[in-house]
Amino acid sequence: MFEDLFRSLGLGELNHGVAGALGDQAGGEPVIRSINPATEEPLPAVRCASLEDYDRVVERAAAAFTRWRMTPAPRRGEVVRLIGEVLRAKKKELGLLVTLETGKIRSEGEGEVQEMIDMCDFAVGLSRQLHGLTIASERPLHRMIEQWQPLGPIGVISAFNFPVAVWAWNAMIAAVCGDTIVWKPSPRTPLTAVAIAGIVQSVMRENDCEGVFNLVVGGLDLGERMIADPRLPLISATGSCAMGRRVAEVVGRRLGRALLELGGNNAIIIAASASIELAIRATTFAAVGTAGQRCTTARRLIVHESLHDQVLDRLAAVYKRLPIGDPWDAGTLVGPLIGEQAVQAMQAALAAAKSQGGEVVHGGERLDRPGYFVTPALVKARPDMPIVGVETFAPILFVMTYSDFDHAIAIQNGVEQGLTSAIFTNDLREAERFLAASGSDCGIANVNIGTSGAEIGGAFGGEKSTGGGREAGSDSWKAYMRRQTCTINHGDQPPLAQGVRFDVSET
Ligand code: UN1
Repeated sequence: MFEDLFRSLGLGELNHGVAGALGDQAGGEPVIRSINPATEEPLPAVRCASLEDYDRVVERAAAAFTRWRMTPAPRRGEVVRLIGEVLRAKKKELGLLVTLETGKIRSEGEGEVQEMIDMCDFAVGLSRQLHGLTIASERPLHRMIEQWQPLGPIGVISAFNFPVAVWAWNAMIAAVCGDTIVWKPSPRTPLTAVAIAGIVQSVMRENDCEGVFNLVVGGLDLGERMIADPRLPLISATGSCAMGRRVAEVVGRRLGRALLELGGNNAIIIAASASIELAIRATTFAAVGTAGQRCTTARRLIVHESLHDQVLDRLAAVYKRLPIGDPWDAGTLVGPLIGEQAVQAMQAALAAAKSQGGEVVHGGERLDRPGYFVTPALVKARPDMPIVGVETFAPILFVMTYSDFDHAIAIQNGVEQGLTSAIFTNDLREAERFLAASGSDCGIANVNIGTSGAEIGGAFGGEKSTGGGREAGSDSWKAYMRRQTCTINHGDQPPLAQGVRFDVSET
């Protein structure tokens, strides 16, 4: 049914899970196949990288780094600009492939490709703005500067739910910073990665810069090899908190750098003064968009007691009318979960919620059709229910109530994760209290906007168990470079800092 699409993206029945330079035909055993989560039908297969393939790719990425780091940054930006052009031309096709492999709806599939394009544009501008500082020296006839140098070949491990956008957050910034990139995508979404790698390779080949963007498809053993590899000074990883802990441990042991973007358990506060219709619409997107499989998905709703029943009723009415179905059909808003395990995890979380005193007000059923479809669930809950503290990667929204504003903030902050947060209020003081040092403890805090759907211009990431990393916009680029402090003496005396005297004589 989708053969033309695969062909237009250079995909065949069996594809190579290794890319980076001409002659990359390797890729050994095993062969993996992602499945279309809306039909349970297998998609074209991908050969995994063997550990030998991996070693070769890293060696090449290291060799390419020695050239790439000396390529002027604006010239690196020009190559990234050309990648953005090709992505623009293939936006529709790539978006559909994302839809087929992840189950996210068309508009979100294309949105993800747009996020890559936005990252290219951002990185192009950045390539002329990797600014350092001039610092006043305390010594006469001395000058201090701080400059930023490329870091090396870096490792990027990405998750299934944003199979290409998160790669672009890392890869486009790293590339203009002068790094080369070794990318291990989720084994659940290898096909999108192979398609992107193919597109990028054609640009790199034409511009004689092969080896900058590299791909290795594989499973856990490959991931373990990567995180322990001292040739990769930085590992940027997106995934669960459990996975992030493992990455932090292994990278920390070798004193490498880990940039972690892990789980979220994001809350929305609806205050008494909120515009309810705005809050309902935004909450619904945040809770059920991407079938609840974003790290930014709203999982907890904290509603002022005066609005609690009304908000719950109105949300239930919206949930009842949600179009659930084939993600490539125009009009569908909720596609399938990624797989059987995700359906099971959702069922288990709902069972736990009931046994802990929660009440499922709407949804939570599995649809009787092929694919991993569920109805998004609304659950009346209390903040002290243990399951409310758990991130289940599925559309479950726990609805709670509060009377005192400080208590709402305490509930919001009372989980182990700290990615995103939001408040709906028309009260300026409440909004400011939410954004104050004593307010939200998350990496992202929004007012009258839901928890998900961040723009790339800001730094993306969160605190506590979310891992502390920041990717994409603002000054996130600094994580991909090494900072160098330089002091230059243009006099003929060697004065020492802190007034230290160390007079020596030759005679
Ligand atoms: C993720 O789920 O890992 O803010 C990233 C958002 C998207 C990125 C989500 N731009 O929802």
